Amino acid sequence: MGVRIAIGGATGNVGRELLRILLERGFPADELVPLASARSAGSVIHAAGQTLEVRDLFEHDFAGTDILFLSAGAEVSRRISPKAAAAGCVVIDNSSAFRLAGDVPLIVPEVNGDRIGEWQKRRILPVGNCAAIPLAMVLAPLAREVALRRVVMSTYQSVSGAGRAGLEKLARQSRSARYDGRSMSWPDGWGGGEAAPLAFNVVPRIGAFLEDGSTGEEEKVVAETARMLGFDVRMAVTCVRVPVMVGHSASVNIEFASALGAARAREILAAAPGVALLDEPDKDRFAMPLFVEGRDEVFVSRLRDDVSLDSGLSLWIVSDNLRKGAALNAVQIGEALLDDAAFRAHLARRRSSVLRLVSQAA
Ligand code: 11C
Repeated sequence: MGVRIAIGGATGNVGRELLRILLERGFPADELVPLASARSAGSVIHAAGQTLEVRDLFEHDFAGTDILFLSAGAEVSRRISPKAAAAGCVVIDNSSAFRLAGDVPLIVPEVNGDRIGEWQKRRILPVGNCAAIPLAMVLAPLAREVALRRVVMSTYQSVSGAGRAGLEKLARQSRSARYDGRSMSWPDGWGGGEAAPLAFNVVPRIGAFLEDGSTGEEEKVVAETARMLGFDVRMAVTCVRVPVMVGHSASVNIEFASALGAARAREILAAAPGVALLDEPDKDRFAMPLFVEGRDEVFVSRLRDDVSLDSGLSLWIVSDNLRKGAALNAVQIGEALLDDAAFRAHLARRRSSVLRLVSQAA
């Protein structure tokens, strides 16, 4: 049985990637409705030889939708997700609105896909933060072998994490920047907005500052990674925006409770689903965001023992933040849902109640 799906936020970075991935993977949809804000409603999207009209997300009747892939931010999700779920639709939500809610699982299929049956609790399945997902993908298989003691991570996050506005801002600032032989300047100013220039710069602040001096993004990474792994882990995280269009990178140091060693870690990660080792220093080969864009895997490079610890590992992670960090993970959750017997029974019940209504009306 095919499903009726909708993409909320269809014109955004993640929404457009979602559509691409659904088509690439042949997601068995009977119907696909692109939804967006009233401002974008009426515009069209071309997909698989069809022209689809974007409809108003806030006017949509979710009684006729089985799965909503929502990528429209936390505020919109808080308004739309409970309404869609109450109408029988399951929401796969890319925002942070419900990630830490007590009664929903935060699913990364390769890490804790066995929790898919919990869609029934609220019919809302959040997708984690794009810096936390790749970290959990790497930590989970290692932690199955040796317990983690502490993780230190510094990220190098691309501007696409800040939406289309981030991509456009970096492109605009890169074009208009001038180099005078010593320093950069922007003759027309760097365009205002969130103060710091993105081009030719690194910005050690993603999300708002919190009272303890950390930022919203860092808080999310710590809390969500623990939730994906299913246990608490001591973590120190610094999130940094870099002038890269797509692809989040991270330098990670892991301290284990007992010795693991780089050689064994390499074997474990080589066998881990969704993880790709690209680590050939002798050939100068390692992962970089420019070459990882459009790829599904979480790439690991620079794997080595951390000699400052008795049992530590250093490594470098790169993944496409719009794919595994967002849209791909959402589609994989959708695929897991289709394989879930209780969800298929839910679909059958929804179809038969529609048929009953039609036959009563006839
Ligand atoms: C960024 N990671 O790169 C953020 C974007 O938690 O869904 C995603 C924010 C989130 O700016």
